[in-house]
Amino acid sequence: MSESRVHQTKQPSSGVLTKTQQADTQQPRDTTDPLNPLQQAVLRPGRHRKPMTPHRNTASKRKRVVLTVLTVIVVLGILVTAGYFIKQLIDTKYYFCKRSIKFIPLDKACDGTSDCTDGEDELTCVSSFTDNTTFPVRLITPAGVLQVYNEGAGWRSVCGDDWTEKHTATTCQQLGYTQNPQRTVLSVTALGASLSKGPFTAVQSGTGTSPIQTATIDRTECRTGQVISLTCSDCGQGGSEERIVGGTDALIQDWPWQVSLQQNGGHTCGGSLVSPRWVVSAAHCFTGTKREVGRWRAVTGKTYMSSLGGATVDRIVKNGRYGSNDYDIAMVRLSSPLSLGEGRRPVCLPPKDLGLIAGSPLVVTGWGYLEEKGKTSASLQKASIPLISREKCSSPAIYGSNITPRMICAGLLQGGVDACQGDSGGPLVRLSSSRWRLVGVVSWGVGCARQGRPGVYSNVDQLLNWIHSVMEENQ
Ligand code: 4AZ
Repeated sequence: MSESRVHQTKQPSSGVLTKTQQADTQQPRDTTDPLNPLQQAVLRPGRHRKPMTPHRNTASKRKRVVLTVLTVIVVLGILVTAGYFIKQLIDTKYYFCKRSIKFIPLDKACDGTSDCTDGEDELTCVSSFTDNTTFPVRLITPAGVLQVYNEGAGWRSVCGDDWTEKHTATTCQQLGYTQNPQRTVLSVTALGASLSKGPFTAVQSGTGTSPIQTATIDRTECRTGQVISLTCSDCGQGGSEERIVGGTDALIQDWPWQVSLQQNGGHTCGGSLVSPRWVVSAAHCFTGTKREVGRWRAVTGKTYMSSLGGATVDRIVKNGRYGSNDYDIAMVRLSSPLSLGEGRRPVCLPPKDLGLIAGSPLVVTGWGYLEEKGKTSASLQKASIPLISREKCSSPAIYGSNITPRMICAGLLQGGVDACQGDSGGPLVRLSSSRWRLVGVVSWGVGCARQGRPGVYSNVDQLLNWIHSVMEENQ
């Protein structure tokens, strides 16, 4: 630019050289020069200008192109950003019917009435499931003793007699697990008083691939003197120790089952991986405008809240008995199983009758509010809280008759440490026999960390039958 300006000032505007200029620019004449000085006078400036004109033009042309490109980039950037925010805004309020090309209010999607052509808005919605039967397989006590249910006969522990590896694989599959099925045998005499007396059952030979309830036959005692205990999943291996209001920073590697369930890129609820494909969460996370399955993503393996790399979801099942905070549990199925690794591992489901007592140390984790009217946390938080006895939590001074058998309470009665909004659906875990087990799901409470208002959690022990039924029905 400055170069062209220098060139211009040196050039005569008329294109004709003055005498002094002629003298200034005198050059050795070569023999081919025209003799006519007039001709020369016309030609010479031309010779000077010819190489210079494209210079000036190219430079200013380049300037114009650069300016235009920059303007286009800036305008496009503004348009894209504005478009993104407008889309986000619309997405939080409306459902877009793709076939009929129209918007409907979000609460009209998945409301049981079709509002788009072909009922497109009712196709992928949260479903309800009520377990009316007893799921016939369970693991019981901290040892995980296998029991099989038989209509009329009730629950029976399974003898080690004639048991094969095939039976181990089949039974774990029935419980919804395919990874690392493992079996140990326990001496009947080592079982607690209530289990050691039986009743028992045992597999019949050649039944390895039949469901365990049809493969077994009643026994009064075990020939081998042993019963089967199962570990069906590579689960519950977390960190070395333990908004959450009043908690401390945590690493996902220590709580690798913690999931952030997100809608439109925003953290909405917590969840817990119980297998590579299933996340346990709370039913109240999937009500109102949050019933459309396609909007949900499950972000795993992140300590710092992020909306990148979320897994898509293909099914959400909430408990059919959910209402007034009772039966507040849901299961989210990922479109494809996650590859597990550091920061991404399932928690164990607890065996039936794990035997929690008041004061048992539990840990709650999540990205929820750091104070009652605060904001969600950018980094994962954890808090260690004790279990509060059912009697105390149901006393009129605390929550009275609002506490049902499907709920447990945990926290400090003096307040200060608690789960809060945004932690909902997330895990409350207990370390037992060196494995972390999901004993509760963040559900409700009056405010957060208030005195005499502890957190209330869905009681996983009472919902195990429902969890196993959902995993089996939706394989
Ligand atoms: C909520 O709004 C919520 N203090 C979750 C947990 C608690 C309170 C509120 C427990 O999702």
